[in-house]
Amino acid sequence: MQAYMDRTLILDCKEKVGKEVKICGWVVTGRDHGKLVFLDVLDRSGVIQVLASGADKNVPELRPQDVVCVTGTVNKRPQNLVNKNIPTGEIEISAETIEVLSKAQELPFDMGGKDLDLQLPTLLDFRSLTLRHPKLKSIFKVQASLLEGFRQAALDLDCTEIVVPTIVAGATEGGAEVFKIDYFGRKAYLSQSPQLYKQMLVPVYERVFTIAKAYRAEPSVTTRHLTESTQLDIEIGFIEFEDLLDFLEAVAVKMLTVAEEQCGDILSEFGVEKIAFGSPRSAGGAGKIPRLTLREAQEIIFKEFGRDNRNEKDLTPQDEIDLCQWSKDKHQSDFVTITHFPTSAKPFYTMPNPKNPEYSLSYDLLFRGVEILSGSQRINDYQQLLDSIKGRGMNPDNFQLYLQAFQYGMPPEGGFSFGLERVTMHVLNLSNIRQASLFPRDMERVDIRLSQNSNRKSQN
Ligand code: AMO
Repeated sequence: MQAYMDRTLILDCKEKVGKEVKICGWVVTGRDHGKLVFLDVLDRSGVIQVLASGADKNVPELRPQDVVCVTGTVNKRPQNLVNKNIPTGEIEISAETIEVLSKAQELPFDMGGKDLDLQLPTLLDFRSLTLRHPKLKSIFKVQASLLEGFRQAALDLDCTEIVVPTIVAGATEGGAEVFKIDYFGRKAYLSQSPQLYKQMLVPVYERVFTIAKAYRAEPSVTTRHLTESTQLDIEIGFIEFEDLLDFLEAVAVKMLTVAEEQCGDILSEFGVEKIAFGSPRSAGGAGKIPRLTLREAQEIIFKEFGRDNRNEKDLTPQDEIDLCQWSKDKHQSDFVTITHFPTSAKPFYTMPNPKNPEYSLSYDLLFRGVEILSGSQRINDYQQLLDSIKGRGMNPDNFQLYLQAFQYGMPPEGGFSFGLERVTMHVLNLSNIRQASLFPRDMERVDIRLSQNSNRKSQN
């Protein structure tokens, strides 16, 4: 601990021209210009050039990712050598000592470029290394800002943060896509969503939010599905359907505004356009995020894009792309809210529209061509909920604790859930959701490729 007390963060060296400093970090690159040996050293605040050839001992042999502590003097660089691309571009450190804290092995590929030009499987096979690349690392800075924006929005709505279990007694979102686990010789499941718990907590706190892991045994490999994803959930009591639409749009706008404000540099580096927000109704704006019922949306698909999906229970991936294009062109909004999906296509807890029970009080939020959120007003009457569970061939015994909440006073309520990786992916215009997950899980991978694992097993 003491050894790092006198450490200066690299960015703070700007204020220390002419002074002695000690910096600690990773070697990014080394350049050997004849007698002058230059290193770039990186810590959590930034990168700085180190002139290593002045070090008192011979400069140790260094390679990228070696961990070093450098002591030396901060000097102004000559005007013609200023690097305008980095915040410390006007200074450099003339090293006196260079101590190597940890040696790195030779890298399996060059990490020095602006982009890390590797195929996705390689990026994932070497995840603990590739995440260190500035471009990859910045994806998760954006993700952190999205999380912060979501939290701020939920707290603004006066929601209490809750943490809920992921080992559960039953499937919530549908039977097939659930992971069964062997729970001391009995059956239990990995949670598909924090849904039931957030609902149970409405009579406790009225308004709640949670950031939770969700598990789906997705049997196909797509660019937008993970088997383990992160859901950002809100659940609110004493609402009407329209309130929920206002809330979800307000949360989406807040979350993405925070990310845009905090990560403007990263977004421009990724070359993505500024987000077109429209203005959410709840913010008192003109209501520019368009809202369409599923059937209205399908009518637009039919009239403007020539595909007749008017009897389908859900949008197709291409419908989602086209509707977002329509929304951008006609409403200057990267978002569009789709409401009133058929009741039979939605989970058992979804409230049927009392005016037309074939359709439900449900919604999806589409953003830049993909569904990033879904939710609904819920059935809050105990008997109606019991009937809905039984009507879908499910066993109410598996929902005992959940049902209890409805036996003892549940107000009208509803909520929604964002998929964090989906939002990250589309904010940055990434081509595959796996790029938006630190350690993505899918049918083929749990950290390492599963085929590799079974090869290993059979070799043992
Ligand atoms: P849903 O199943 O639509 O709703 O999930 C909510 C959001 O989570 C994201 N998502 C996924 N992301 C990556 N991989 C997956 N396999 C995956 N599945 C879902 C999507 C989706 O919009 N309980 C309800 C929410 C509610 O009603 O409040 C639910 O889970 O962005």
